[in-house]
Amino acid sequence: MIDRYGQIFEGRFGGASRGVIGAHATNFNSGSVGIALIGDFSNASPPAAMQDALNRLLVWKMTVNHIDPNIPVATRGAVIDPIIGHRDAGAISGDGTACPGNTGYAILPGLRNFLRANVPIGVPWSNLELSQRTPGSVRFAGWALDPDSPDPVDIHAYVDSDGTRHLADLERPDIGAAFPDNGSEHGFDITLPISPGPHSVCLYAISIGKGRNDIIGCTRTTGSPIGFFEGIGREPGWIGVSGWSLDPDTRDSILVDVYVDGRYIHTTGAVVPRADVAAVYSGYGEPHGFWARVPVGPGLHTVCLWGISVLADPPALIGCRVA
Ligand SMILES: [Ca+2]
Repeated sequence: MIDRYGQIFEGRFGGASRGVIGAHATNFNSGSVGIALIGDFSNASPPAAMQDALNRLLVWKMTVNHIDPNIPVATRGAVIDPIIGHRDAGAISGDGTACPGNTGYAILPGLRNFLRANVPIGVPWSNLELSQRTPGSVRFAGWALDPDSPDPVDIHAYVDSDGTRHLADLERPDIGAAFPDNGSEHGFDITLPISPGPHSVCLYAISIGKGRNDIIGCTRTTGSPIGFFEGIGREPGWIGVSGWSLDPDTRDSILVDVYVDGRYIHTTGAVVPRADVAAVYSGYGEPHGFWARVPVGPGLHTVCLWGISVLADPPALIGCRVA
């Protein structure tokens, strides 16, 4: 049910995964989805927000249920468009009704055109589960399949404008269980060499049969250091700071510059072993933590930390804090 503000309500509880049988149209209650526009649309047109919600709801429903808006459906002794009005169902089953009203019924041609343009029939499905930068490479893992075929799909990977072709054919029993018509050889685990510095990396699943290709995911790698300003403490005459920082282009420890109130004060090495950082940024090793203690006068001071790149990339601000 959709109200005039475009709010969508579920009439009978079933959620996205468990369909329930409604009571919306004689003889058409099973094997269909009934959508009620709340109101009287004999003369007044459904408001724009209501029509927009109807469009979006049907794009979702037809996508997840693999219903092609271009293909008529043979059912109940008739061949009908996949989108019909209540009065159309009534005419087939001999249960006459004016529903959804003349102006409500008049939106159906436009609705069908919208769905034909917007339901992504045949477009590959995918999920990028891992995107990981390591020195010299970037690794992607996940799965991709095409709803039109059990065959593995091609993946085109682009580092900036350089494309390489891969196949998503690793065994994934979980995907096979979720999509029983499409087999289970749909996993991928791709490591691409990457030069230092920033890059744009994108993966595309190549459609089999109907439908366009689809983006699996894109990421921007950085050549600048990353890190976190974790702690700041004050004692008479001193401020202490701590955190971690690493440069995505090296496993080595890097330098961290400490600025107080906008003035350079001190450089420290991010050399303290940090198993927690290594666990998240695999391939980079542990020595990326730091702490430093710098002299300050009375009153509040703003401390900013900058990670120093090993290559030509500019220093990266790790963070600023006041103490
Ligand atoms: Ca396809």
